[in-house]
Amino acid sequence: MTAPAHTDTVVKSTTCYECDANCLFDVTIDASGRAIKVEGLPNCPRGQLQLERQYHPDRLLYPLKRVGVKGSGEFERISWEEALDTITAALQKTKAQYGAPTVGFFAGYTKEARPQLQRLAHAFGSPNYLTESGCCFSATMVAEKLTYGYKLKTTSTVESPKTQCVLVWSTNATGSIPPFENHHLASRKKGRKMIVVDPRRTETAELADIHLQIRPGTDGALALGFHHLIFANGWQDQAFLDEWANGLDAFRDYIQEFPPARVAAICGISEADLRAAVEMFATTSPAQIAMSPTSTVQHSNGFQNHRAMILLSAVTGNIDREGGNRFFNDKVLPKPIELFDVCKNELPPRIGDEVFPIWTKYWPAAQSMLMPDCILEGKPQPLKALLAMGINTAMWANSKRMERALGELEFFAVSDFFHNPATLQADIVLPAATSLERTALIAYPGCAYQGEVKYRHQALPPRGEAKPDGQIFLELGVKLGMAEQFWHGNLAASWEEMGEGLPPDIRKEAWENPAGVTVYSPVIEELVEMGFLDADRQWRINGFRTATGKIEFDSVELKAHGYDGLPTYREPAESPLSTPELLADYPLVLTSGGRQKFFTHSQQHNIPAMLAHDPYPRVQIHPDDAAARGIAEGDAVEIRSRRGAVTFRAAVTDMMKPGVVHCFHGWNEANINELTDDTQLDPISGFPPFKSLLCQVTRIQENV
Ligand SMILES: Nc1nc2c(c(=O)[nH]1)N[C@H]1C(S)=C(S)[C@@H](COP(=O)(O)OP(=O)(O)OC[C@H]3O[C@@H](n4cnc5c(=O)[nH]c(N)nc54)[C@H](O)[C@@H]3O)O[C@H]1N2
Ligand SMILES: Nc1nc2c(c(=O)[nH]1)N[C@H]1C(S)=C(S)[C@@H](COP(=O)(O)OP(=O)(O)OC[C@H]3O[C@@H](n4cnc5c(=O)[nH]c(N)nc54)[C@H](O)[C@@H]3O)O[C@H]1N2
Ligand code: SF4
Ligand SMILES: [Mo]
Repeated sequence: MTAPAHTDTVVKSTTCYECDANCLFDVTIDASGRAIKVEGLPNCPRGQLQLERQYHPDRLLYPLKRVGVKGSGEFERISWEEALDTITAALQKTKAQYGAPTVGFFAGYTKEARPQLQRLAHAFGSPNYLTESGCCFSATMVAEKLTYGYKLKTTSTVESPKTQCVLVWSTNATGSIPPFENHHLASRKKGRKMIVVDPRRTETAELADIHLQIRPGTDGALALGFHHLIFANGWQDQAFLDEWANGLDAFRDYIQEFPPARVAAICGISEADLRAAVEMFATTSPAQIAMSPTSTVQHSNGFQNHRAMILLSAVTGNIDREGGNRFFNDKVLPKPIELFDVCKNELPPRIGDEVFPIWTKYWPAAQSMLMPDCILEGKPQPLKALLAMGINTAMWANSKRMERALGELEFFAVSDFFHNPATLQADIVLPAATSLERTALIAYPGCAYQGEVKYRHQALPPRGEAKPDGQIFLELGVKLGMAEQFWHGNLAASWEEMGEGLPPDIRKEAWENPAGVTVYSPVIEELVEMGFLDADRQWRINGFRTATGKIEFDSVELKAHGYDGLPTYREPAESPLSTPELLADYPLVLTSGGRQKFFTHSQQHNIPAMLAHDPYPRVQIHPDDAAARGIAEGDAVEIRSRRGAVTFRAAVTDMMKPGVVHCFHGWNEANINELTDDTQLDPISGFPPFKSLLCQVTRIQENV
């Protein structure tokens, strides 16, 4: 094929959705309508190689119905008409037989069409709209709202020049936050001290003045150890606490149990490092904690771990202060179309209301981590049918059980770009349009006071018969007899209705300018009007929006639900200290899921050019642990937990803490989640312990 003449090409400005950062870029399209080049993206292989996914030979291009047994992979092409009619009939039948709540509506990592999917769930009469947030991020937000009445800005995307000390509580921007190596946490800043907590000596930890290389899942003990030393040395902001802390006396009593020697022993760090880190953090002002959506909370004790950590901002007077940890503010928001009010006021309880009432109170969805129980055991409520937008069992704790659960559903339909272990269990598989092929209104939350609104126009026609997810959900709404409520199937009209929530000038600009509009939270003006020219410390005018109006050191709301009100530390449910009887068989601590810029979870592992960067599913193991097992770099190794065994390749590296191994996640063929646990969920959030388990690693003798 000859390259088309320059004049035959067009360049369109659009936004990337290989992950939800929505980076702006230009795509060049040739005369035949094929995208041939992408430009202007950050140094991100997923964005740069997106055309390899766009034109991947394995992409799902037509609706399919399963013709073989579940899991066989035998499917037959059908028309959209047949696919949507089949789904409509199955949903109606399930509703008639068992009730609408037994139909679940699930969204994986992908976010754009969630409003339309959630609307479909609630309009259909099911409260059970579920998402990947059942194991991601939400627990941090709920912990923050419960403790402060506000969400804190967690992984800082915007740097404050005032921050004198940053305590990076396990996030490694080089792999997880664009622009990666150009992110402000990925370099030393003049005059900014840096402490990093992480079981691995990551690129970020390499930069630190002090690296606290803790045993996974001991974050709560470490944070309480910080509090102990802060109060013991009188470094707390007592005047602020006198006015704004609820339950401080009980908290001060409790932290007496966490003297440095004990904390150092629990966490596996040196007492001297602990003392030095606490002094640096507490006596350098303003100090900020940069947090992760996963590392403190993906544990059986994660919610309280996270609370213990965020309270460090309050005791040091760094809360909602420039250079410290700001509150997150709503900017201008699109009009909600999710019908969540209908769900709350008119529909029966969501999955999770029964067992995780705090989490469901603060998070507007059902708790998806209970799906296997709901399907296999009918508890806490039965689930009989599922419509999913992007689901991969390889991402679920104890994946094989989740796979079995999907196989037991009476009906299961899913949209995706590719087959994966979950789609093979489906009755109907629908081809999803990629971001290049679909429109979307994106309200990107951004930092505390500043966010972005963008509208993506369609850059390319869909390949084959792929359809935007949102379009699919509207068409199903129409087929289910709700044409009026589902814009008669017009996706653009649904975005326009959402856009009605925006001031007209912002809406116009967002629709016309692919770069979008930067929007600000009204709270800035409010503070300025009140004479607070530094525009922070909102609590001066609003207090803390908690049950007591103060910062909840000893939460009345948690106590009312029978939980500990204090951020109590408990050992991970499976750990060298809590289950010593397992150590003979499973002597190593297992953590998983550190991000790399090559992959979005289970995605992009089918792109050959990407595999050139990272060809194998790897387990990172310390040289001493490897040597003791006769394991060398690149060896095939079996990793075994109480749940099963999986083969990985050894990456022998002294970045690991001795006694701890880390597996990358997202590989269908070497799935770490076959080894993770779906029974010991955090009692408050329902999050699974992806990051603190026990395992053994052994070398596999390979035939040469
Ligand atoms: N390229 C890319 N970027 C992504 C994603 C992706 O798939 N690919 N996923 C996105 C999503 S959905 C999420 S939720 C975020 C996740 O974002 P983060 O959670 O910030 O992920 P990482 O940057 O990998 O940092 C997590 C760190 O936690 C450490 N860790 C492991 N166990 C423990 C523990 O018990 N305690 C502590 N304190 N640390 C521990 C790991 O060693 C790792 O370095 O990333 C987002 N960004
Ligand atoms: N062991 C371990 N497991 C983890 C984690 C960990 O750290 N360790 N992290 C957890 C976290 S934080 C998260 S967020 C989850 C993520 O887990 P998932 O939500 O499962 O993430 P993905 O693999 O990115 O996406 C799932 C499927 O969605 C499809 N998909 C992507 N975009 C679209 C789209 O626009 N439309 C449709 N229809 N389909 C699409 C993909 O092709 C893929 O098959 O994993 C969790 N699992
Ligand atoms: S960070 Fe990478 S994958 Fe995510 S939107 Fe930007 S370019 Fe795309
Ligand atoms: Mo996540």
